[in-house]
This record gives sequence, C-alpha cells and structure tokens, in this order.
Amino acid sequence: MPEIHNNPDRLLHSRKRHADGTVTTIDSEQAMDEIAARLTELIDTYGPRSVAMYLGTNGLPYPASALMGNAFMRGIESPMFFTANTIDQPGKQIALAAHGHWLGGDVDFHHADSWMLVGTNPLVSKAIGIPGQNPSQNLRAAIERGMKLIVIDPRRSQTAARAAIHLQPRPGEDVTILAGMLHIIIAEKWHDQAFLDENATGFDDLARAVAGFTPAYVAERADIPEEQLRDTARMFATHGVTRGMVNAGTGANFAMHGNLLEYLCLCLTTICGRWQRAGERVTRPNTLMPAFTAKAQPHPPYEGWGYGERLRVRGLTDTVSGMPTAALADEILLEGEGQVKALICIGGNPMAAWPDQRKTHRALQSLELLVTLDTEMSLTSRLADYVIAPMMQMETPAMTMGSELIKYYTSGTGIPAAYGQYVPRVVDPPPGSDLIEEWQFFLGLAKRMDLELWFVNFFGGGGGRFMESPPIVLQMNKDTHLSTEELFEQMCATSRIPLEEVRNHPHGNIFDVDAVVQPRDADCTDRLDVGNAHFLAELADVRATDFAAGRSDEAFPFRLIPRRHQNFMNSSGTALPALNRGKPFNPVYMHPDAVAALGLTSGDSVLVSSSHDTVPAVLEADDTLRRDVVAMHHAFGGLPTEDDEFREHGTNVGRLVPTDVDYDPVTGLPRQGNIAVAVSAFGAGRQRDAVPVSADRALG
Ligand SMILES: Nc1nc2c(c(=O)[nH]1)N[C@H]1C(S)=C(S)[C@@H](COP(=O)(O)OP(=O)(O)OC[C@H]3O[C@@H](n4cnc5c(=O)[nH]c(N)nc54)[C@H](O)[C@@H]3O)O[C@H]1N2
Ligand SMILES: Nc1nc2c(c(=O)[nH]1)N[C@H]1C(S)=C(S)[C@@H](COP(=O)(O)OP(=O)(O)OC[C@H]3O[C@@H](n4cnc5c(=O)[nH]c(N)nc54)[C@H](O)[C@@H]3O)O[C@H]1N2
Ligand SMILES: [Mo]
Repeated sequence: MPEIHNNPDRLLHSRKRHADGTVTTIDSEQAMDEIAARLTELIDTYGPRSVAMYLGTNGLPYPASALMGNAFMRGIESPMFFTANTIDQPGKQIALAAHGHWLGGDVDFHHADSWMLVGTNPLVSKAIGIPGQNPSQNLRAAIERGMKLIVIDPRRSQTAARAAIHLQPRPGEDVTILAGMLHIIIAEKWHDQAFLDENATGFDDLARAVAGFTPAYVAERADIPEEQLRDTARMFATHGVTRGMVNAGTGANFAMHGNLLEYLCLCLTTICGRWQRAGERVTRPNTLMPAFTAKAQPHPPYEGWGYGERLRVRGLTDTVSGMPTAALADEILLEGEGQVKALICIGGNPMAAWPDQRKTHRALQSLELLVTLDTEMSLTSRLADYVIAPMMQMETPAMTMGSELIKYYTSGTGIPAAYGQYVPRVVDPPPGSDLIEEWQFFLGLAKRMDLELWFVNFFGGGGGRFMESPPIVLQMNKDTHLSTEELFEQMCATSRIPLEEVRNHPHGNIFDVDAVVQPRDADCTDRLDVGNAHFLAELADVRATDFAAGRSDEAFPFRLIPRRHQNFMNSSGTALPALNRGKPFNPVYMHPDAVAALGLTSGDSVLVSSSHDTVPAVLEADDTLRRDVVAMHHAFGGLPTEDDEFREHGTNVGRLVPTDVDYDPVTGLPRQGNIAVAVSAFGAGRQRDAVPVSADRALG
C-alpha cells in the first residue's frame, strides 16, 4: 500500500486527451463540466443505454464509490452497470440463488475440524476460505489444533503444500471430482439425513444425478488415484466432531461450468449439514452493519438469471451476479439501437484484465467517450478521453463495512467476529494536487445534469433478492452538500455498534457481541434445494461428454491455468521496481521435465498460442505443476501493438481468451482457465504466422 501510494507515476491531476491526440492536465471541476455536457448530448442522441459503467476491483476499498456510481446510472436510467464480478466467480451468486441461503450463517474456520479448498490459494490471494486477515497464521493454528485441510489444485500451491490431502488432477475436472465425492458420501451414508429431512428438497434427484460418477470413472477422468478420492470423501465427511466447509476459487471457476461447480459445493455443504445450528455462535454477527437475528432455517431459492436487461449478443441477460462483462466489448462494437457509446471505468483496467484484449482494444478505441477514474496512466487510461485522478485510500476516511458486506458473496468470506474499524484521513493529498473522491465525482456530474439520485446501501445478496436487514436509502440532488464523514454516518445509521463507538477504537476492535443462532420459526416451511433441475441437467451433460476426445490435441498439448502473483493485486503496481524487484513480467511457468522435453531453458523467450491468438512470454521452470499444465498470472502486458516489449511489461493472458467460443450461457464468463495452448521457442520452430489466425487477430 505505501509503495502504491507513493508511486512516482501517480496522477496528481486529471487528464484530457484532445482531438489531435495530445494529453494535457485539466482542472477536475472543468473535467466534470465537460463530461456532464458530453453525457447529456449522448443520452439525448442515442438514449440512456448508450452510457455504460464498469466497476473494477479498486472501487472496492471506497465504501461509497460503487454505490454512488450505481446511483448515478439509475439516475440517468441506464441499465448498463457492469462489474468485474462477471469475469471473476459469478457462479457463487448464481448457485446461491438456485440453492437458497442458510439464515444461521456459515461455520467458523477457527473451530472447524476439516476444510476443503477447490482451485483457490488463500495463502497468496487472502480471498476465500481461510480467514484472510492472516491466512498463514490462521492455517497454522488450525492444523496444530488438528484440522485436516483438503486442497484440489493441479499445482502444488503454497496452500496445497500444507494440506493433509492434495488432489492434483487435470484442470477443469472439479465438477467431476465433487460429483464423485457426493457419490461416495451418499453411497456410504455419511450425509446428514436428519438435517436434509428438515431443511432440503431434491436429495433423491441429486443422488440419481451423481450415480454415474463412480470412483473409478472420476479417478480416470480427473487423473487422480481412486483411493485418494475415497480418502478425500471420507476425511471431508467424517473427520473430527466439529464441522468444516468447502470453498472454490478462481482456478476452478474459470475452467467452465463455474455455476455448477459452486452449486455442487453448496450441495456438499448441505448434505453434510455443514451450517451453523441453533444454539451455536453466530460466525459473522455484524458490527457496522445492522443487528439481525440468525435463525437455523433456510431462505428459499429465488430467480437468479434470465430477467431484466437483455444484451444484444449471445442471449445474455442481467443476473444476480450482475451484467455479463465479457459481452460489454460486443455491446460497444455492435451497431444499432442500444449501442454503447460511452464508458466510465472506476478502479478497473479492461485493457489488462478483460478477456479478448484485441476486441477490447477495438471497442475502447471506437467509443465516443471513455472516462476512467485511475491513480495512474493504466493501459486503459492511455486510451481514455478523460482520466480523473482520485484520492487514494489513505487520503479518505475508511471503514470496515465493506469487509462485513462481503459475507453475502459466499461462505468463507468476511470477518468471523464482530470486528469494526473507522479511520479518518491518514495523510493529506500531496501539495499542489487536484484530486477528488470518486463518489464526489459522480455527485458532481449529477448536479450538473440536474439528476435526482437514490443512494441505496443494501444489506443482503442476490442483487437485492435476499435481504437480511432493510436497506438505507439516501436521496441526493443538486442541493446536497455532504462530507465523506457525514455520508458514512448515514450509511451506518442502523449499525449494531454505533459508528461513534467504533471510532473510539482507532486501531479497530472486536466487540463483545454474544449472538447465538436461534431455532427455526415454528411456521417455517422453506427448504434449500439440492436438486435444481437446471444444474442437474448440466451435470448430466458433463457426464455425457467424451472427455478423452478433447485431450489428444497435438497442436495444443498444454493446459494453461491461472494463478495469482504474491506481490501484485491484478494489474496494480506491476511496473513499480519496489514491488516487481527487477522482474516486471509474468513468466509462463512449466514443469522442468516439460521444459527440457522442448529443448528449452528457464529464461528463454517463447510463444504461447491458443486457438485464438499468440503472445510472446518468458519461460520459467516450476516443479509444482503437472507436466501437462502451464500457468500464468493475468493482467500484465502492454497494448496489442506492444508485444515486442514483453520483457518490460509482461504478457497479456486475455489475448488468448475468446469471449464467444466457450462461455457460460448464464453469466457470459468465458473459459479463462484450462485453456488448450502450445508453447514453442521464440524465433525458431513455430512462428507467429504459423498459428491459426482468428478473425479478431486479422482485424486487430
Ligand atoms: N485471463 C484472465 N483474466 C482475468 C483473470 C484471470 O485470472 N485470468 N482474473 C479476473 C478477475 S478475478 C478479476 S477481479 C478481473 C480484474 O479486473 P479489473 O478490476 O478491471 O483489473 P485491475 O487490474 O484490478 O484494475 C485495477 C485498476 O485500478 C487502478 N487503481 C489502483 N488503485 C486505485 C485507487 O485507489 N482508485 C482507483 N480509482 N483506481 C485505482 C489501477 O491502476 C488499475 O488500473 O480480471 C479478470 N480477468
Ligand atoms: N496477491 C494477490 N492477491 C489477490 C489477487 C492478486 O492479484 N494478487 N487478486 C484478488 C482477486 S481479484 C481474486 S478474484 C482473488 C482470487 O483468489 P484465488 O481464487 O485464491 O486465486 P489464486 O491465488 O490464483 O488461486 C487459484 C488456484 O487455482 C489453481 N487452479 C488453476 N486451474 C485450476 C483448475 O482447473 N482446478 C483447480 N482445482 N484448481 C485450479 C491455481 O493453481 C491456483 O493455485 O485473489 C485476490 N487476491
Ligand atoms: Mo477477482
């Protein structure tokens, strides 16, 4: 954080790109005047749908940014609000919609006897499963206490290296493995029949659907020892006396069937009865969010997709995980009624992180207006008409409400205690700078456009379909004058612990909240669903595919998988010497035997090709991988025209990912993992021109 804060290339003034291509600084008030005028013109000419917004990961540290961006979009009546969620793990919310929520909340890692992680590496990512406030220490304590950790990962990740069982399968077979575990658990009667009788429907359908996933079939298909699969099912279902859960991460979600994968994780949790029960402690009792009554009962499933705004491509719709971001470039490029002409990006970097970088490049270049809010001239900001320089985390007040809210995203996230912290501005913006808070930028636009805004702070999930407490709604208009501190006070008006009291603990505090899960309501007839017809049909499709057929592709013998970099959060900071320590690129990791078989060595330049495109990269031997798998960190690289500089800024993985070939029909999420690729020496052997040229490549 200090390195990023003190980035010598940090923007201290907003920028404007002129018609002749030159870029100058612009006063932020002037920028808001001009942007508001342009947006008004575009809305008058093409309608509100012509304006889209994209919220990336760096909108999240600012509690009011996303909510205000969303309020602005509702203010102009455009449905085109997108986030990074639908190129991340949208299956989590889709699965919750189909399965339902457990109102007693999830099990606390700190008290569990077993835990399973599927394609997630929380020791590096700090994201899901092991409480992220210090995952390494939390895991060590758990293992010392006797917890058995199970990790499924084609790579011996930092987390897998500490597991009691590490399954190292072919990538993309997680659905197969989970179905195999369900098969074994049901056959051995290790499931919790009493819990299911009271709380779930669909168990018989689920049992029938996993019948074909016999241990022998799963072992062969996933390339794991059958005995190890049996041990895994036994350990997860029967080890110890206190319950543990299962969490999946990006690795497993990107390899297709992410929704189904997340659904099967919930089914596994539910058939084993792995939820907090009546009389047990509430794991996430809320602090800056409202007090609520946790109850040992289900919240029933609800509609998760197929409603609201329809995209003009691939039959995609709005969903509980938001609008399909992988289709936004198409919505910009596709002419006709509804075409997107303006895009506002908050804390995101489409040119680095979106799939199909060439298509993204064409789309962003074709926009009539591109505005980014960014702390540096990111790849995307280099293409923008206006780059708004925002204040950074330490220059704005901060609070932990967002860290609590994330519990609605999936089990195993958030803070497993009544922890709260509020911190005032820590440092002043640099002298002479002209920086604006993101939410104030949107209020500034709204005032100029004379919009009435409803700022809505939700306490729930499922795109508002699951609410734990009533939302807080604030009306704003051109007469609104509010400091961030005042806004936070209003956002916390119904908090369990008053903001005033949280403020008295400048270093944060775990408050003494002794909440216990209450028994189910006498009249409650709601049920979780472990037999959702859509997902069981998808599972039947998985079972029916000829898995051996796709494996003998001699042109693309390796499978490319994702993994996170220890030192960077996606594209942020990759150019900073203090963080990249002299290695500003993302190598392609490959098992040393595979490196040798290609007659190559670590450090060689290579070409990585998928059926879609080819990118240059630096090779690095890594014996934690299967021999048939290579791995890369995403969000590196330059523009598609800057391939020659790959040793200076790395390789863009999104270049290898088409958005319209293999994609999820519900969320639009393309295959971002388990990608068939070839790796060949640079300059010798396979040449750039020898690889298949996709239409996009020819156009780009
Ligand atoms: N092939 C492939 N593609 C992927 C992935 C993958 O693993 N493989 N991962 C996917 C996932 S999980 C995600 S979440 C997305 C990420 O997609 P994005 O969120 O779009 O990408 P980031 O690189 O996180 O973008 C962060 C931007 O925020 C800027 N920034 C940094 N600090 C601040 C700040 O304080 N304020 C503001 N306003 N801006 C700031 C940075 O300069 C950068 O431009 O990528 C997805 N794409
Ligand atoms: N240091 C750091 N932390 C981060 C980020 C970062 O860039 N750097 N990014 C943040 C973001 S936006 C996100 S979404 C989270 C992501 O957090 P995670 O989902 O934990 O991401 P990774 O750390 O890449 O772990 C994914 C693991 O999946 C494995 N894997 C790949 N393919 C498969 C497969 O087909 N099946 C299985 N079972 N495993 C597979 C990889 O080897 C890898 O170990 O991390 C967040 N935290
Ligand atoms: Mo992410």
